[in-house]
Amino acid sequence: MMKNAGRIAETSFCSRIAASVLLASALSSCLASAVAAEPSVKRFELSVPQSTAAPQARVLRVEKDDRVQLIITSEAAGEIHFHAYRIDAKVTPGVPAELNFKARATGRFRIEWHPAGNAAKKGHHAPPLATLEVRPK
Ligand SMILES: [Cu+2]
Repeated sequence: MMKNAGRIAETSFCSRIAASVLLASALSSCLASAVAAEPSVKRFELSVPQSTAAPQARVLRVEKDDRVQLIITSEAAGEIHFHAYRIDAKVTPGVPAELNFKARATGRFRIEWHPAGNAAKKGHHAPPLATLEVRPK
């Protein structure tokens, strides 16, 4: 008799947990749709190191469909290349350059710095200034 009562109590406790799990997942899917309606902007500031011998191994992490804003500053003239997305920008010393794009493709992509003078070499890959990691949602 006591064993049976115990089992019944256990069952109802479990179904209560199941109900609250369902509620939690319903809530989180509501939150997810609210986020999807208004994509978040991920802003990163990068400064080009004086010496390219010690490139920054920084990883910028975003999610697919995020709006990405990169602000690049440099003491020397050059170009920033984001080959995977076919985006580049000229950088003038002391003037922050801005790259704005939507992270539409997932994966890990190099953001390269080409000092002025080397930029003309097509197909030349400079050491990465940073890596952009776009994760699927
Ligand atoms: Cu390049």
